[in-house]
Amino acid sequence: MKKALITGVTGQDGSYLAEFLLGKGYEVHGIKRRASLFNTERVDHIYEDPHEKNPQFYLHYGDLTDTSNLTRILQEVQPDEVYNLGAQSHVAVSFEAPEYTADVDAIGTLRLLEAIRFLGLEKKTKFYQASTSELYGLVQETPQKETTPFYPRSPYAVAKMYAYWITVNYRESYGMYACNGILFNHESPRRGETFVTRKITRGIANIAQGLESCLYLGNMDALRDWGHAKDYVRMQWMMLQQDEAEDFVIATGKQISVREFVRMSAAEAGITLEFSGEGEQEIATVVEVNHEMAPGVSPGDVIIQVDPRYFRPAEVETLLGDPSKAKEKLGWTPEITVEEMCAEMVQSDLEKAKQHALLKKHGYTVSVAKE
Ligand code: NDP
Ligand code: GDR
Repeated sequence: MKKALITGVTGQDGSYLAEFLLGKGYEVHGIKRRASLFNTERVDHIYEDPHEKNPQFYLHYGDLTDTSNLTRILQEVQPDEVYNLGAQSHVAVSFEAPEYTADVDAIGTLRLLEAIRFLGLEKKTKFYQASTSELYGLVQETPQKETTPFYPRSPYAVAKMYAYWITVNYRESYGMYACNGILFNHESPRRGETFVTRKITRGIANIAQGLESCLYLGNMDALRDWGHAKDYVRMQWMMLQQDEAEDFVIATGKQISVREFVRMSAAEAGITLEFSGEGEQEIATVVEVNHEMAPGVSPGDVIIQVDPRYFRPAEVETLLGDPSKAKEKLGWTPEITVEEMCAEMVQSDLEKAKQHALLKKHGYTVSVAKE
């Protein structure tokens, strides 16, 4: 039985990857951070109580900033595969906490690689690094592929650039099986609530159910190549099953704007929007509504406004990936379209919003967290 160790197992990708690997018969170990509240919601459904049966899924307390902790976990687990998904992964937050982001995302990757080498596991343990399309930043070529030059535009992207190259360096220096998946944006109902797609689907769902009145967003013109996390974690595993370690771009090859994602999400919730104004003045007004689906809104309501608070000091305006290499060499193609993904996210958030609305109707206090 193969053993995998996943950093960031409590995150979006970590939870899908853990499920995927358990399905393949792996023994899966994940690193979770200590928090003052439970932070395992995304993996609770696969956690097996060790008191009841022989578990296949184990959680270890740890942190990418703690070398001795990482070394001890690696020594205990002796994994065949390490997936380094743990990161301070929010681009906007990286401008607020650049040093911490560098410590976790850049040096954290080095700590793991060095621990593998220090323990003499470099010939046994395969290493996957969660690299990112943010490396392309101010794009030098469209669409972006493995050979496109990097131009990072945030402390997050700069930290991830170090992680990218240190992974390549350990592969070339020590013959480690270490590779980068350069993944373009991927989303799901498990996406963190402050990334734009989830912020939109959750906001629209809450507005449709009368729990909120308006959603405030930043740059509506940004273009992204959005795929589904389920498709992308499959590729993370595929990348570690080759004879030779190589880096791959993972993307859909299609892009849409934030505005288009808003329009699509609203339509899924029974709301037709009209956009007007430009830049900071842009708003979206309800022109038609299916009241059964969206009892909380009426025609004429302004439900989207731009708030410059969400603009970034340096923006990545457009990203579009070319996944040809992954298709040719690994036979990988994404199965879920952005439309299907958006519909799944809206429906999942509507389900939650309806539960909240019902509680509210029956006199219970419901607080909706916002950033
Ligand atoms: P999430 O933000 O959902 O998950 C990040 C995970 O990292 C969480 O489990 C988080 O723990 C953990 N983490 C954060 N800080 C530390 C730390 N100091 N030590 C250990 N673990 C830590 O990200 P995604 O699942 O979306 O992304 C997974 C990886 O892929 C990340 O590295 C991200 O940068 C990268 N990536 C993501 C893309 C995307 O579109 N989703 C695209 C390209 C790359 P906790 O739950 O406690 O916060
Ligand atoms: P990104 O994702 O920065 O691409 O990083 P995010 O969803 O945060 O932003 C995408 C684009 O939408 C614009 N935007 C907003 N973004 C947020 N978060 N909130 C808003 O209100 C808002 N309004 C407009 C942004 O400016 C941006 O242009 C994600 C993360 O998962 C990274 O970890 C990963 O590496 C990259 O994707 C690929």
